[in-house]
Amino acid sequence: MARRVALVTGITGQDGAYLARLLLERGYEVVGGVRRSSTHNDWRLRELGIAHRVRLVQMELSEFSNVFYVVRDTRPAAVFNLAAQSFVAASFRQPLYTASVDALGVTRLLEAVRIVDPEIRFYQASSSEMFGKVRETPQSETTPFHPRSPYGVSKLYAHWTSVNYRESYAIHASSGILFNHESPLRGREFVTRKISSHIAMFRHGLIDTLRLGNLEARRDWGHAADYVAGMLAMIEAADPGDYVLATGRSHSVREFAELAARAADLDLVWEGEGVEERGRDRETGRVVVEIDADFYRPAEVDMLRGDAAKARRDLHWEPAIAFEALVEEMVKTDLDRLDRNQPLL
Ligand code: NDP
Ligand code: GDR
Repeated sequence: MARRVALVTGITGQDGAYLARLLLERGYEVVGGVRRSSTHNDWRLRELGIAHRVRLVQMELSEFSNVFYVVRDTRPAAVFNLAAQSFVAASFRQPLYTASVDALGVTRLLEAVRIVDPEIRFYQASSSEMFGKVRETPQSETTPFHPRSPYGVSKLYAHWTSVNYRESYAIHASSGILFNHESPLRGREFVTRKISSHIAMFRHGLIDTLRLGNLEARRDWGHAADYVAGMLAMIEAADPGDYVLATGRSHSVREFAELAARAADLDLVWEGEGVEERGRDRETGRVVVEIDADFYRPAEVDMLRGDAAKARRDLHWEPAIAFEALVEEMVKTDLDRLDRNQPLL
């Protein structure tokens, strides 16, 4: 690629921050798409020390003219489409908005790419949520899809739209089917960061209990810093394609909570069943975890475990950070933030 401008939608999110850092390290000029808001939301970019090195432009994915002019005026070599209403639980309450941004937003962006310059390379942030009610385990690029939420359905539309623009217009469009990836920069409503931040607040005496939903759900959790390297590998590959990125290991929410508690010197013992279940600290007997049925979902994705053999083979991609190290990093970072009187964002 001759020109080295990368346009990253959703740059204020978790992946946007890690990807921007990686792109800068690799010599790209980074332009970040930010939706209009009354408050400036660049804490992740600041935490990684790169806020001053990226150029931010206003970009709202539900507005075609806005998307089109940004692509036309920035003339990127590559577009990484990370912007989305990304919280599955919220998609049940806001299905139309989720579809507009997560599904149609991708058509808007790909139309802009097609019209401005079909040589622009494109990465779509697809999701293991597309597998939903899984037909086989582990899940790979050839596993049939069965999404279980408006989010999953929207991402599936976006996935096939990316495939379609590749096949119809020869656009270098890749779809990364990424399994859950987390980090200290994860949003606080997602279960991993909810657990790490609440455990840290519990340790600091700032809250009484952590209220969770389904403890039995299993996810294939990796580290976001590893996964953005896979995104860049897809963009830089000679040919576009669809790739699963996953660790191949799956853990329950319960296991995540136990490990996170241990990283803060709490030893969880469980008692009761269903919504009556509690997790107490063995030493003090204090209740650390309670169940709150409000966090159950209308339709659940019970278990996900990915097979990233294709990415290993074709992209030489391999996740480096193990589950245990990820959990520890997340809890220690939140404890550290509180030690330094930083708000947990
Ligand atoms: P985040 O929720 O942290 O970030 C989402 C980003 O999208 C934010 O910058 C957000 O802006 C922006 N955004 C939301 N709505 C709009 C809109 N209407 N117009 C423009 N920008 C918008 O998500 P992640 O970083 O975790 O994930 C990145 C992408 O990867 C998402 O598409 C997600 O669905 C997908 N994905 C994530 C996985 C994961 O485990 N993290 C796994 C598989 C896929 P603001 O800061 O203003 O909210
Ligand atoms: P997910 O992530 O839905 O997999 O989507 P989330 O962390 O929200 O949920 C994971 C699992 O944990 C269960 N759970 C809870 N979840 C939340 N948020 N809060 C709770 O209190 C709680 N208790 C139990 C959930 O039911 C679920 O089974 C993430 C997002 O990043 C998507 O954008 C991305 O596409 C997928 O990962 C892959």
